[in-house]
Amino acid sequence: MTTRTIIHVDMDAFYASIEQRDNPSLAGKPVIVGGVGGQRGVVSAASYEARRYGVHSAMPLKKARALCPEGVFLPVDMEKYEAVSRQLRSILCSYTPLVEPLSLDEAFLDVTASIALFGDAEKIGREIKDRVRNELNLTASVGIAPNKFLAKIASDYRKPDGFVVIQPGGEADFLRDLPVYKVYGVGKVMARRLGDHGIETVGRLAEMSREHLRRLFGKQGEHLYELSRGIDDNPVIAEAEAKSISQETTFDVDIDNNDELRRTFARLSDRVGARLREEGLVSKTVGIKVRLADFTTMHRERTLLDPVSSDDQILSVAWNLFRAVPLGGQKVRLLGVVASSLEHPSGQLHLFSEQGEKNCKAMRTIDNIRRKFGDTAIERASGLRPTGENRDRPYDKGLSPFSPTHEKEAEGETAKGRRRKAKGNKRDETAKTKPRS
Ligand code: DCP
Ligand code: MG
Repeated sequence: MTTRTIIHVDMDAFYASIEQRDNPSLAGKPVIVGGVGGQRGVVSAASYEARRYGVHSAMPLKKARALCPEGVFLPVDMEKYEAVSRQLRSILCSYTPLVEPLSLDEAFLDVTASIALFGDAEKIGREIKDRVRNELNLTASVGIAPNKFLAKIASDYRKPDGFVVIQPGGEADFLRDLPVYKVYGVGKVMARRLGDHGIETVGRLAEMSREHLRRLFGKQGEHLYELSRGIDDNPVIAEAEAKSISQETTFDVDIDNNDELRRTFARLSDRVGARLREEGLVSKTVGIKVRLADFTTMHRERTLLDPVSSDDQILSVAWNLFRAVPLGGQKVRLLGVVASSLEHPSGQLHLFSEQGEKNCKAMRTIDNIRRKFGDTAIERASGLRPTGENRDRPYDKGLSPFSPTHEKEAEGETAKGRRRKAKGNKRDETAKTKPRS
């Protein structure tokens, strides 16, 4: 097994802390960020003061209001949080190029090779916390461990403002009393199944043999066996190698209006496109996520002959994928757009053709304006176009047929195992950079 030193950084009550920072009269108050004032909406972030009332992320705002009537309720301001996220990233990247963001407010760093330059991992971890406090006026929790799995548990262990180090060899002691649901990937269902077998803690799990766990839980059982011993050999994947960029939104009220659905896809495609261009990447696979009113969640994706990074191209594929999704008469609760199979463009035709170059410049100008004045400063006509049949298929030639199982032949290339797992209803309006799996 590889010997590594991993740091996991996770900001405390991220959206809520930024709001408290920017409005000092909110310091020490229960602050709840979420929704945009619609009939429905969920809590995105709750300050630690609000958590004392039992308020937490993903809880309906209505319930949060009932639990905490004196709370200060604020709408989500993504632009602001994304700007802070970029500042955070630049602090993290000053210690190692091996930074893998998991969401706006958390990232893994592999500092194994940085130690010679910056001092040991504890010194780096402390310095990151200090810089976050001094430069961003916020607090971060830091976990340090020999692998990602343990580092993530460590950063969560003493939140907020936590600093926890798990030394090599200290894994078993650390994990012994940890409840199984704290293990990344153990959802409610698995925790219940483990509970049915009398397994409540990781220590108890570690007493099981590999065979026994395999018999009970199949392949997942083997994975649990490894994790219960603190074994995790997954490397940190630096951002440039990130496997996908995605953007999703949950509607305040479920919708079935085609124009509105298409406008939403246009907005999500714009954001994904902007991120791709910001990173200097193109995408060979465009996918969508659709969650229906009854929470059925579907993923569809299509692998393209030529990689794309333009908003229109992404929208075109996303919309065509969406039109083939069986809605069964239900309204839509959540939409997402994901670009994966990311590459650095090397002499890609449409990007470097004369027209492509012009389009590229135009898109970058739009990106800059949006960055300055917000997403709605410029709306693209294509997002507003009527949703008639085959209106927008100029990029469709060369697209592979897709199958709902995600296992498909794409122009001679097999797109395997791209199935994207629904991560629950985690983000209300969120951007993600996913690691290579
Ligand atoms: N977020 C969201 N919807 C959720 C969960 C989180 O929109 N269901 C957003 C708001 C959070 C941010 O992502 O501020 C970071 O998520 P975390 O899970 O790290 O939660 P916090 O940073 O708010 O709290 P903490 O990390 O201190 O537990
Ligand atoms: Mg956080």
